[in-house]
Amino acid sequence: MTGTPRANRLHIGIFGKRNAGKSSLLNTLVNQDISIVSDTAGTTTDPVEKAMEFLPLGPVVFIDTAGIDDTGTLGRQRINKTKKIFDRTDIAIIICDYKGWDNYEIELFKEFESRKIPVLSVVNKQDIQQINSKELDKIKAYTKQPVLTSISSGREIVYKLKEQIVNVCPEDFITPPSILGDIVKPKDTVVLVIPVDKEAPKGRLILPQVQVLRDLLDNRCKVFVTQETELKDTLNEIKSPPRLVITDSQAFESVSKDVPENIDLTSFSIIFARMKGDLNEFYKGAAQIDNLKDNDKVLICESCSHHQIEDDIARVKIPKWIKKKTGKNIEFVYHSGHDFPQNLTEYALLIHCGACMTNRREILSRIMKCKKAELAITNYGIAIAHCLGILKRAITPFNIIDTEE
Ligand SMILES: Nc1nc2c(ncn2[C@@H]2O[C@H](COP(=O)(O)OP(=O)(O)OP(=O)(O)O)[C@@H](O)[C@H]2O)c(=O)[nH]1
Ligand code: SF4
Ligand SMILES: [Mg+2]
Repeated sequence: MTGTPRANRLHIGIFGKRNAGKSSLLNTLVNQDISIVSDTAGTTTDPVEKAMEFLPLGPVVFIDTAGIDDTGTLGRQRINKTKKIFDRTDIAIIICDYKGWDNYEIELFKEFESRKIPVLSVVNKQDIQQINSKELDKIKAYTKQPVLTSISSGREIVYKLKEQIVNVCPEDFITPPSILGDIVKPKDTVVLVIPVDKEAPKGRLILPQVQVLRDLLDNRCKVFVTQETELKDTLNEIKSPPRLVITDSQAFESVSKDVPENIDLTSFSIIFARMKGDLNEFYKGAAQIDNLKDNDKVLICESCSHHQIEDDIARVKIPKWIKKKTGKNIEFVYHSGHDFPQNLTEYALLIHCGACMTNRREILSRIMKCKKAELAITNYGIAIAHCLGILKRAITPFNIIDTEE
């Protein structure tokens, strides 16, 4: 694995009216001609993303968007694409020209404010005309320090913005969230159970496994990696009981039998549910499985157009386990990618994938949407552990408020 997975990068979205200079700003920030710049309003039709190291902050993704002051059918498509970026934005930059802000920018600001997304503002095209002080004060009522600039005349904007980006950057990105750093300590022994079956990708481990392994090494743990078939032998050969055993969710049933009760056991999915979402919410959501009735609809959301393994979990295994646990005839509805259904009211439960390819804010934003629609949300690993009756055990290493099971 090289570089930082895209999902762990700080996502900085650039928003504003058509022709404000969004693409010019992206190109200047990344110092490359990535996005097409032209004086034709509406040049950018699809979001343009660029990942880079933005020192001293580290890995970021800049996202140039289409102006959402667009009209007509095509315009509406662009607006919808841009709105989807809201869910992935950790910091928003609103750019306008010398005319300043009107209701358009104010509405944008309010949307970000309601999502608790920090907003920076840039007033561009100062070479054509300077913004008047009344208009500037209007912007300052929303964002404290608008950056006045002429993007086409130099790179000074980069330094001005960088400082502000660091100031408003969410804490998680400055100190990356711990995978297991608060659970293990140096010299702890941890056993990873990684089944290598026909569904495992050829010749490699999957990203969550690699990230957990690396995190344990960073925490100076002694790590043993085995398949479930060799787990008993491995445990017998380790002199003192390990601090923790981490297994692939799918092998939970057999692994939980082989790991004595006095040893903590959890799964890769549960670790990532905590890192990528909200373990408490997902834990509470899993209890809804027991309330499902015949003909209820369960929404399964996958964050990317995935590979065959996820296909098998979402389309075969989870429905099978839920059927076995509830005895009910449930209808499963699938959604993938950054699309998230507008209407959540028709569902009885949402089960989300492990979200290895997306950032935490997008999942938190989905959790918020579910809460608003009073829809229970959980994720694959937690739903599986619940169905197999081992959820309580799997969450013991973590600080969960246990009220539901
Ligand atoms: N004079 C002047 N022109 C600028 C400045 N910044 C950008 N422009 C010009 O403004 C026009 C629009 O710039 P873009 O960067 O394409 O604007 P945009 O917001 O991406 O536009 P859309 O594609 O509609 O989203 C281009 O012709 C740029 O060269 C500036 O600081 N001064
Ligand atoms: S867990 Fe979600 S984001 Fe990761 S590969 Fe599977 S579907 Fe994609
Ligand atoms: Mg553009």
